[in-house]
Order: sequence, then structure tokens, then C-alpha cells
Amino acid sequence: MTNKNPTSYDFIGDIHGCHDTLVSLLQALDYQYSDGCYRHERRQAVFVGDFVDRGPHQIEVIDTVRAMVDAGQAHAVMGNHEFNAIAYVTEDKKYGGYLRAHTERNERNHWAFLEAMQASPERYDELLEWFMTLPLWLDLGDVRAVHACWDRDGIAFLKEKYATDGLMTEALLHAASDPENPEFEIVENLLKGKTIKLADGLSYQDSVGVTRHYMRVRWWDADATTYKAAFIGPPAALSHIEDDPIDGDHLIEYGHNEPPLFIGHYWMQGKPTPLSPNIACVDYSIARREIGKLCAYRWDGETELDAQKFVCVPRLEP
Ligand SMILES: [Mn+2]
Repeated sequence: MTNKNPTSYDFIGDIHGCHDTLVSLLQALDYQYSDGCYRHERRQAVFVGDFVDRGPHQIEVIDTVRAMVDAGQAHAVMGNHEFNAIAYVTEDKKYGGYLRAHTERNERNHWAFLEAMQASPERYDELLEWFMTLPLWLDLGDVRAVHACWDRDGIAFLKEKYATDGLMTEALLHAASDPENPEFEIVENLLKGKTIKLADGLSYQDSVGVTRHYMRVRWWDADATTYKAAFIGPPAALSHIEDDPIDGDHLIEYGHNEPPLFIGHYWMQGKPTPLSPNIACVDYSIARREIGKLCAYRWDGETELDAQKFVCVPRLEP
């Protein structure tokens, strides 16, 4: 039974291979398994990307999500981890090697998925093909989803140049992997969020211990005018971030009258709450063993988002 014109969607955050937790969340949201996938009589799910890497059940997560999408019970958008997985195995026609270099750090970040593919090599091509079907953004009319940032000008550029409504193409994949092209920054914005460079000589350690010279910013927040105020990242790193006014532009305008937007990606912590009246992040750090949880926002058509409408389950994976 496909629900053809739902006005009610459950936006589900980054899963990162945590299949037991995914099932626990779907059950908490009253989805039931029947006829090959999880379904809800009156609602659809929207997954905001980052299905793979980090957790123990890479393939299981994809199979559960894909079955829902195929049955018309869910939508899913691409996360940076799916984009990276494709780029990791795609040869770079211009510079040689692969579009995503096989550096030690990239391999470490991708290890859970690579290991799963070593155990099930027959699935590799098919899973990458599915990643390619995930749109970079999703506009459902009254509500929107993107993994990290709704870059309106970038979306308009891609729509025009690639005649796409969000779908990745071979040409765009290559263009977006070369920093010389405008596509690179646009896809970075959409999937990894807006970043700005710290002042010379400054850096901080991110949540997995990597030294960063760029910081993720609160791109939606016009009140965040200093580096410290705009910083998104581990609280412990804040002492390394200056309180000086931001040099240049860090904002990507998202008007208060635009449809509600759901994003993932930002490793939020604590009690879920919308980022602004019409933007909410549903990523609550599932990959962090001790504090991680998987969150959803139950949307029923409201234009102003409500902190009461998040539903979260704790991480079940050891
Ligand atoms: Mn992400």
C-alpha cells in the first residue's frame, strides 16, 4: 500500500552503519515490517544521508533503507560518505589515481565500508550504483532535505548546467572532484556544509582527532558574526577559535518564509532543538559510542518547527 500524497514525513538522521539502532528508531516511530520493508500507514520517511562508514552493519543499513525507497515508503538523499565512497573507486581522468585519493586518512575514514565490501565483494558495484541514484537535494514542495546546506545559488547552477533536479551524473561527479571547478565548492556546500578558513597559523582538532585549518560554520545564522559564534565542532576546540569578526562571507541565506529544511551531518549533541524556526538538524552523533543517538523529526506540515517533535533512540551498537 503506497501512500501517494503524504503530508507527513519523518526525517531521519545520519545512520553510519548502525542498523540495530535504525530498526529501533523505525519501531519507535510505529513503522512495521511487512511485504519486504518497513512501512507506516500514513507517513513516509526521508533519510538525510550518511548511511555508511563507522558502524558495524554497513550493508544491512543500505538494504533496509533501499527497500523502503524502492517500495515508495521513503526518500533518501546523498551524504558526503556516499559521495566519497563513489569518488574513492572512480578513476580520475585528469590527474590519474582516484577522484578521492587513497590516503591513509581517507582509508581510515572509509574502513568499515571497505571491510564490508571485502567480505561481500559481489555487492560492491550494486551498492555504488545505488549511491549514484541518491539526489544531492530533495525539494518536496512544502518541505526540503539536504545533507548539510541548502546552497540555493549552487542548486540553481547545477539545475541549469546539468539539467538535473538533484541527481548525480558522471560528468558532475568528475567536475565536483576538482577544486578548480565551481561544482567542487557547490557539492562541498551541499554535502559537507559551508566552511571558512581560520586565520593563518590557527587550527583545532575535530571530533576524530584530525587537525583542521577550516571550520564548519553556522551558515544559516546571521547573528553569528565572529569565528567563535559561527563555529560548529567539538566544544573542547572552542578555546582555539578566535572571537574576531569573520573575514569575508560565511552566510548562505535561507529565508524565514522558505519551506522547512531538514539536514544531517553536524554531530549535534544534547537535547534536540531546531537550529532556526524553519531549519532542523537530525544528526545526533550516532557514531559516538557513549553519547550517540539516532534522531528523527516528525513533520506534519508545520511551517515553524517544534522541539517537541524530535524522536530519538540511544545507540544500540556496542
Ligand atoms: Mn555527513
